[in-house]
Amino acid sequence: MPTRLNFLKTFVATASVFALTAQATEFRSSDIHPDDYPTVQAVRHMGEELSKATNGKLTIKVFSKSALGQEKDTIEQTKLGALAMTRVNVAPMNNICAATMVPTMPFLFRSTEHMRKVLDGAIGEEILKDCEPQGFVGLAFYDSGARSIYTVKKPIKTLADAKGLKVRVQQSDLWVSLLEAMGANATPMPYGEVYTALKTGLVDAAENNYPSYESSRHFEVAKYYNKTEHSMAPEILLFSKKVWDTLSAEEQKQIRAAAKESVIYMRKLWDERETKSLAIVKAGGAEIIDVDKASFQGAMKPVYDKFLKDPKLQDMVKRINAVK
Ligand code: GTR
Repeated sequence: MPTRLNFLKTFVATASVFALTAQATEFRSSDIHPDDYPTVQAVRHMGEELSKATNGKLTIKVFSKSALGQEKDTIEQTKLGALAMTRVNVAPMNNICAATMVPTMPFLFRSTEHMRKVLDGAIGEEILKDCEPQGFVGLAFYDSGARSIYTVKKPIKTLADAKGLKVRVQQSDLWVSLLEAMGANATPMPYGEVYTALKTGLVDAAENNYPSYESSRHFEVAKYYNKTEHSMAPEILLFSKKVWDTLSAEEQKQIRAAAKESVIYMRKLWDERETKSLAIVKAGGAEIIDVDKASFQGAMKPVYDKFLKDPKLQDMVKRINAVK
C-alpha cells in the first residue's frame, strides 16, 4: 500500500540519484583511430584513473573511428567547448599553435629516447602551454613513432626517387613544404580519405608510422614502405579551455595527473603495437625498404628556414639538440 511515508522515501531516493548525476560530469573525447589503437586505449585508461581519483565524479567517454569527425573538425569543436577533449597529431595544430611545429620538424629527434626525454621535460611543457591562448589546454604528448613514405608503384631509395611523386600529407602548411622540399607534390587531405586516394591513384604515396599504416589497411594498396623516418611528430591530447575554465583547481589537477599517468600506459602499448604492426604488414605482403636517409635529411634546410623564423622557436630547436 503506498503510504505518504513510502512516497516520501521514494521521492528522497530519486532526488539523491538526480543530485548525483547532476554532480557527475562525463567528458567526451574524440579520436580517429579504431578502438584497439594505443591512443584510444590510453585515453580510456585515463578516464578510468580519473574516475577512481574522483569517486566517479569525473569520467571520460572516448569516441573512436572518427565518430565525431576528422581531426580538423574535432579541434574546432574542442575550441568551441562543444567537445571537452580531442586526441590528434600535432600536425593539424601546426597552423594554430606555432610551437607545435618544432616537434614536427624533419629529422629533429635522434631517437625515441631523445623524443621522450624532450617531450617529458620543460620543453614539452612549453609547447603544450603555447596552445592555451588558442583555446586548448595541452595535457600530454603521446608517441607516434617515426613516419615514413609508402608508395603504390615503386620503391623509393634516394631523394631523386621522390621527385614528382604525389604524396598525401596531413593538413598543415609545414607538411606541404616538407614534402615539397623532397621534390614531391604534396596533397593535403584528412586521414579518412587516404585509403581511397591511394587505391584510385589520386595520390601515389602517403606517409605514416607502422601502426597507422597497418590499422588503416593502407599497406594493402601501397606495399612499399620506404624507411625515410623523416618526422617523429607526436600525438597531443587537448582539453577545451572553455570547459577547463568551468572546473575547480582540484579537478584540473586530477585531470592533469590522470593524463600524465596515461602516457606511461600508452608507451607500453605503443612499443608492443609497433612490433605487432610490422609483423602484420609484412605478412600482408608489404616490403620494408632501406633508404639513403642522408639524402632526404640534406634537403630539409628550406623547411627550417621557412617555418622557424621566430628566434624563440630557433632557440627551442637548439635546446632540443642539446638534450642528451
Ligand atoms: C596518425 C596519427 C593521426 C593522424 C594520422 C594522419 O599517425 O595518429 O593522429 O595524424 O596519422 O596521417 O592523418
